[in-house]
Amino acid sequence: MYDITEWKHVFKLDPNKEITDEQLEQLCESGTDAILIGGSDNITEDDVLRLMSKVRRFLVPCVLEVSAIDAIVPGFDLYFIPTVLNSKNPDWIVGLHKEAMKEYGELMSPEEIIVEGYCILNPDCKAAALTDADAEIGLEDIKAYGRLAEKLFSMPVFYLEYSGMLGDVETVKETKAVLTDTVLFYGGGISDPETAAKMAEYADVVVVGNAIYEDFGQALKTVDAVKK
Ligand code: 1GP
Repeated sequence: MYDITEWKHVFKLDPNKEITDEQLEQLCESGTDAILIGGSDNITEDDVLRLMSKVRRFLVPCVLEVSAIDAIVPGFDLYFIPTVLNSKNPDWIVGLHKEAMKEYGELMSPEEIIVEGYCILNPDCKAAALTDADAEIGLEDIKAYGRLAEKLFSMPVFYLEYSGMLGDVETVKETKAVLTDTVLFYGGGISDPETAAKMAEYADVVVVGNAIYEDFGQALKTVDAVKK
């Protein structure tokens, strides 16, 4: 099975954005630990299916980060289920999850499911607006969410989400220090090997998203920077 505690690097692909087959091959064979398919804009079942079938040709684990109930597609290795711990709207904490359980609860295999406790920290990102996240919180609050994810809810993943901007490395360091078993994901603004290495010093797993579409060459180099 898949042991996410051994992961260090993940590429997050947006089914709504274009990537060539050659680029996809390079990402899949880069040595990254997983290809995570997810996004918050116009996610359709067709796009998810199309991208999944291409990634499936390679050995790398292919994971769906579920962001829309009607775009849940069977056939992935794992399903990551985000819950936004600092959302002000219960729909994004448990509401949509309950709806998904109503529809798919009986079909689900628990070993394929990984819950991610998100803490969204860039108030200007789309995910913050969509989920009405209270993103302007201080370090003590962030650490408290981390402890809540691990100690109260036994979540396998705590995700510091700075989508679109590079976060504060000190925050990542301090957050890592309060976690024992829960895997710390960091995502946001990693654009080159240097920023990747900086965040990987404390985060267990770094997630590279936008850079794939903005500077593919630099994005590809983040794998070695994190794994060296
Ligand atoms: C987004 O955390 C990921 O959900 C990655 O962020 O797109 O800024 O790399 P970037």
